[in-house]
Amino acid sequence: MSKLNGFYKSRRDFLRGATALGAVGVFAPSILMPGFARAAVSDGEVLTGSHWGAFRAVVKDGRWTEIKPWEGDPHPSKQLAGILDSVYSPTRIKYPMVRRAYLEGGPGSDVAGRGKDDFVRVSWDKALDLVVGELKRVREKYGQAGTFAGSYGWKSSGRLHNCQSLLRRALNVGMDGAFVNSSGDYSTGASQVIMPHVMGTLEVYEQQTVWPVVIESTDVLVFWGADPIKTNQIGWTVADHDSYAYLEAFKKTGKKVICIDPIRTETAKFFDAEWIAPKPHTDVAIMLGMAHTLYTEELHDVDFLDEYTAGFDKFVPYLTGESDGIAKSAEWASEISGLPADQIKELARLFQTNRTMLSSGWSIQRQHHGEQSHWMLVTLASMLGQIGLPGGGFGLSYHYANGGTPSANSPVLPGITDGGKAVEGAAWLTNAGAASIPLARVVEMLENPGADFDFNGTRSKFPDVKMVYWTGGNPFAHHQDRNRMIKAWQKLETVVVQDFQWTATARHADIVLPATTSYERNDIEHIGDYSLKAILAMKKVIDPVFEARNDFDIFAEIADRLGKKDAFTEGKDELEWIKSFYDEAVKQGEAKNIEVPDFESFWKEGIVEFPATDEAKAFVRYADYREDPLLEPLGTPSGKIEIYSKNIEKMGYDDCPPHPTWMEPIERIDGPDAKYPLHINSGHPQDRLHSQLCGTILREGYAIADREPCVINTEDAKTRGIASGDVVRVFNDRGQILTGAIVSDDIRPGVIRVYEGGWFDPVDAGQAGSLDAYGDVNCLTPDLGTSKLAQGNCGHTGIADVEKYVGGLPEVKVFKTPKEA
Ligand code: PGD
Ligand code: PGD
Ligand code: 6MO
Repeated sequence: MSKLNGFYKSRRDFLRGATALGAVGVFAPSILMPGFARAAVSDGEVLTGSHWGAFRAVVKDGRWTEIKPWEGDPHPSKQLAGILDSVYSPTRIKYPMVRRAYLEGGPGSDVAGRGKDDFVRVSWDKALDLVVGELKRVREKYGQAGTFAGSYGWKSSGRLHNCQSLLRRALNVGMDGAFVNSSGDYSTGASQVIMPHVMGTLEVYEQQTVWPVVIESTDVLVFWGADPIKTNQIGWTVADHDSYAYLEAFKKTGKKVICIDPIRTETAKFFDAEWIAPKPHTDVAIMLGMAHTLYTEELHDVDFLDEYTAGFDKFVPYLTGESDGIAKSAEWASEISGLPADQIKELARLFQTNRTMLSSGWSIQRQHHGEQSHWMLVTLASMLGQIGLPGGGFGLSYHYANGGTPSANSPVLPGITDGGKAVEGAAWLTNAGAASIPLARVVEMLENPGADFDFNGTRSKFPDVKMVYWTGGNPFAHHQDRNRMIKAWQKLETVVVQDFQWTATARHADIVLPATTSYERNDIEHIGDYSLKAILAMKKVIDPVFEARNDFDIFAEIADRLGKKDAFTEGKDELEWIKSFYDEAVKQGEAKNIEVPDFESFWKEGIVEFPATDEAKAFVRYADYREDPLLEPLGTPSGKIEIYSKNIEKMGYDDCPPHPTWMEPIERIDGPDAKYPLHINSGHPQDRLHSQLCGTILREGYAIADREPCVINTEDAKTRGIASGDVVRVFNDRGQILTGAIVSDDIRPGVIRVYEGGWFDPVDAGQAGSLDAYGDVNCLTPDLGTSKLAQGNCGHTGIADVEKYVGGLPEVKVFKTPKEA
């Protein structure tokens, strides 16, 4: 993930390369030079890469016919098949298109007509003239902060065709930074803001105690709301999949694995792990119950707490109930979580008597008050006193991009920059744009121009945005409370979407620009966010389909129309940029004494690999701190793990107290005033990356009755007369979706699972509240910030009910080409 919020990263860790690559990527580029073969092959095999891994594309007569995993991939993802299909899919955007009413009536025309698929094909020139005309008009009429370009999402891998940086670059050089930017991401919105206060660093995108050490030293491996077998299929750069061999090796040791998850996950099945299934949204209570057990049984590590943490004494009165009259005992936690009190106590003792790694995923912080989850996990781990010991402590990235895979001594590629001014004291960050909002507050921003909002100790005003330019993301999939969003979207005068497929977002745009996929252009990227095991030439497989253009070229054209083409391109074309990034790696190689071949040899070979060092194979997170807390202090104000944060205390937020706290979410099953009986688990899809590849053959492998599946527990299905294969309506006050039922005992009663990323397909487009024919779970989830501190999204909060659908079945249309497109 590419977004860092200013002050978080300790420079030291950064230079050690201990950060996941997505979080890096903005060194100044250097040198330029010659020309190589820029065209795609007409016959043969091309090695290239993607979020799903590296692969060889077989091309016949200029058409891509087959996809084969790269030989160096130890565990290729089944999703690869979808990539090839996506390139030739009927949902490809073929030409620049403009919504008919917009073309005829201009900005702001018939905004309720968005989503009705009534588009007109226009020439590239016409489309770009419209875009640039609007950028100028909006700036003239509404000022520097009238256009939102904080565009977020999983754009493709590659250091050059980073459509989001390119968008902001074009607006920086061509419009004098006249745009609203965003901070944070949807993945770790809460954790990446709270963790710097607690640990002095991001944690979520950083190297973990490596797997070889875990295999050797960990006795109890806990996956707390984490499913690495599912989620490690994906990398922000090009996935290496190296964690799978380590997971296999851990399994062979026969040591204990526990999965705490409302769902019996792929990981739980793989390990045949002990499955503990609490009520969702109650993890903080469970951890508090464990902490209370440790404290009252005097099992907590007093020495560790004294030497390495700050503020435990201020947390204890809360834990014991001295401060609020409620002891956070295992019995108390049992009431909330539905787990037996004895089980909570036994787990606490088990963790204490064994070397335990508490590995957590991220869904438990994409919840209302999500800041508390990982803060409390760190507090629990601190009480266990194993942080910094081989195989002990906690980890927030074992499930992401193959975290814990030893890092190679590799140079780090720079990437295209957004052209903003560097942030003082943080050379890898820029301050681009006229204003910025916490990303997940985008709808609130549209609804409340001029209103105050809080964020991590600051208070700012929402800008008055009239235009949105989105590229490389799918907000009509990733954002919560779709129906509220549809209304807010109608306040926009102009929406530009640049993508390669007809996502719901593209269908709700005024101007749609067709981008190429990464397989229709050249780029360069690392393999392995953490392992850094190779630099890969992401070579063009085929020529662009229809009228698709590269993101770089589209923005260069826009910059040109703004009279700033040279400032945008710096006089370099695609391959010259790629070479300049690579040459920077060569330079780093010289300084680090690593052999890096010259660009010509590299490009010919297509890949250069780097081995992991022995030091990296023995890396223990926080070992340095444990060994010498004075010389290796944490980046927090106290230099220690902050169980109590004076900084957060000073902010005085009612929804984020200064120590980890159980706070009732706005809704949860069996919570106060719960209106619906079922919790909506909207985890990440097994066979997709969010909404990407949803419109491909992969769907044939999982769709039920042509719709997104909804997993429901046997008991819950029985009381509702639902059988596997039935079309069911999932509903609450926010929305309603049709899905296909899967009845299962691998999910806790009281919980349903509909993966995020199903394409939104409203029966009555433009009308908030319409039935969604395919199953976009975000029609049901609430749109609110985790708290004033982080303002992260709450995609994993939300309750609903399910019924067998008996009405006439609406057709699923979203995977077809819009008419005239
Ligand atoms: P993707 O489907 O990956 O979802 O949200 P995100 O918007 O990232 O969308 C990427 C889009 O970029 C696709 O439409 C793709 O076609 C386009 N694209 C890819 N490559 C290129 C390119 O080279 N050029 C251009 N122009 N476009 C390109 C993901 C977000 O969803 C994330 S990261 C998380 S963690 C959240 N998770 C949840 C959740 O767990 N639960 C709920 N309820 N909601 C969530 N939303 C969030
Ligand atoms: P999720 O599937 O949302 O993944 O990684 P993240 O860890 O956020 O949730 C993980 C587990 O948490 C699930 O098994 C879910 O059931 C469980 N869970 C949900 N709610 C609760 C709860 O209240 N308590 C407990 N104890 N458990 C709970 C997401 C990461 O994955 C991200 S951010 C991205 S952007 C990538 N996305 C994908 C993807 O879309 N598809 C795949 N296959 N892989 C990905 N990897 C990355
Ligand atoms: Mo994410």
